[in-house]
Amino acid sequence: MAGFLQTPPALGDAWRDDRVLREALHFHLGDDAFAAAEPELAEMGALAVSPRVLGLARRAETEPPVHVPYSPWGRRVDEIRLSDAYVELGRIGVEAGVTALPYERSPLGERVRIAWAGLVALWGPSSALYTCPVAMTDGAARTLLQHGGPDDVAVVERLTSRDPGRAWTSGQWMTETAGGSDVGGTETIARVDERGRWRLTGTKWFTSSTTSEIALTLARPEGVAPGSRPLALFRVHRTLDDGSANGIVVRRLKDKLGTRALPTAELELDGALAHPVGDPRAGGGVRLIATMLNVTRIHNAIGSTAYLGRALAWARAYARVRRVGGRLLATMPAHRATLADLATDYAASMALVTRCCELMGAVEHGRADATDARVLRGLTPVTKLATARWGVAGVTEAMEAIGGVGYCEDSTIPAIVRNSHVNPIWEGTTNVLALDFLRAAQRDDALAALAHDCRDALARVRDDDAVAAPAALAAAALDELEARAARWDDDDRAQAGARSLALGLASTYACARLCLQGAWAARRGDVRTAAVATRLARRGLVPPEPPPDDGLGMDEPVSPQGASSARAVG
Ligand code: MFK
Repeated sequence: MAGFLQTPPALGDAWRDDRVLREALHFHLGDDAFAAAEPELAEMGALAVSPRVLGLARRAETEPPVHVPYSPWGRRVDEIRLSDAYVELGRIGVEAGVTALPYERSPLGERVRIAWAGLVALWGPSSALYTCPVAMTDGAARTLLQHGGPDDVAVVERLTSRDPGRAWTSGQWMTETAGGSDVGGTETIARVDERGRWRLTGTKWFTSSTTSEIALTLARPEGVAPGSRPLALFRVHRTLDDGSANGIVVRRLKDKLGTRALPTAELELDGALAHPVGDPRAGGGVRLIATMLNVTRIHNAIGSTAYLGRALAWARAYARVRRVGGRLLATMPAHRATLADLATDYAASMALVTRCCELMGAVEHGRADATDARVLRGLTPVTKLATARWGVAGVTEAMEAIGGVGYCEDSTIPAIVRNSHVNPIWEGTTNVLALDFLRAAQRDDALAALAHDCRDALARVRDDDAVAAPAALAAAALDELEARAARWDDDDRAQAGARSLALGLASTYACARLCLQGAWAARRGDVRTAAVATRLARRGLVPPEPPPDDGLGMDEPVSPQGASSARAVG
């Protein structure tokens, strides 16, 4: 059949062609460590976009897990069958070190988390969301190392192995029917049996990577008070040492918008054997599992950023081959402006993620002071919430840039869009994270620490011609955000403004980091990151503060004074 046939876009090498990722890693690692890390990154960059791996990812996305509750002869088995393509993608990641690298002796020392972030960013968008078990496994290993006892050492060795034959993954069973945002409503009860062992009974409502060998979970020791403080943390194994079931019944698999290769289930714990992490009678399980949450939130941010980078790479590949009216899309001003905005969001996300990983590595290697730890405490929720929102908006824009074919499943773009949508929900929604930041600001001085760190970065470049203008705008934005938070004289006002504060801080902090990196790159002859900082700053760093509650959120009647009458009465 004659007629027009569009030349297909060709995805370039994920490492070689991603200047933003390469430069961010080079800047944060320095010349020698970058040279040391590059071979593994280059290998993964080529592998991640190879026809074999992209084919595995495509197949895994179309072969969702299957729950087989009973054997042919009626015995309860609760088998979950996974796509072998998904399992193979996991094997590739584990062998490459996506779980092991930060726990190995590395010549990169405390900077290993920066190189590791690059590895996960390259592999992640080709992994059909195997990044989810990897995130939880990393979080569990860190939590057990920090808060566990001698029994946990062998488990950590499994969680951090590069050998697919030995490597375990971990789940995180936090969410119950009361919801992920109300952990204090946890109903699972922990009881001591006649042999002095802890056993859990209750329902876990969202358990991802349900086939993982272990999980960390919260439960309420029998007889303690309600609320979150008395909750205790436990390690639970899917099967017992003899291979028999551990009192865990799969109610059903969740039918999700995306993350389709990844099993997510509702579980009934029916006296499941559990190993306490710390002293269960002392409570404080939420504080202990927060270690895991902070790790998985950084993984979440890497995932959002990496998907945005992959979608942008597809959009650029398409722009290089698509002609409209005889002109390549890549040369058309409207399209170039749209892609430049996407490129700005991608670089801003990358700046936040690499800074988080720099601090995370320093904390993990005992090289951080108390201020660094406070910066990381504040930066983690800010980075997670901002990258997730920029990611969803960005991959949707990239899909639009590719047009109708990008909306079709066989282009693989819809899977990117669907999977990105989990990021603002998984591990805390935007508002939950904004409120988390607010608490960190109030309890741990995280806003002051973040602002101090941001000003420190800006002071180092304010006289540098390449970035002086965006640095001045970022400094003014920071003043405005701090003044805004200082004006909040009651809790309702602070909570209503928390999201805009967190998003403003994300843009401002990213701009400051891009100024620092941009000045460094400009000295080496590349002014593109300085241009990104300028574009980001000119776009406006501070979102408007929400006006006083006028009832419009719930469409309640508005009183003549402008206050919601429903609120005035209630
Ligand atoms: C890819 C998979 C796809 C599957 C689909 C996903 C669907 C969605 C599945 C989900 O449900 S994901 C949601 C998972 N859940 C969360 O992300 C939890 C969200 N909620 C929070 O983060 C709350 O802030 C939190 C539960 C932690 C607060 O609980 P509380 O009971 O109000 O505790 P509080 O008093 O704020 O903190 C208790 C202690 O923990 C305090 O320490 P102390 O005991 O020493 O005072 C806090 O300082 C500490 N803490 C809390 N958050 C922390 C933290 N410490 C460090 N970092 C943090 N982030």
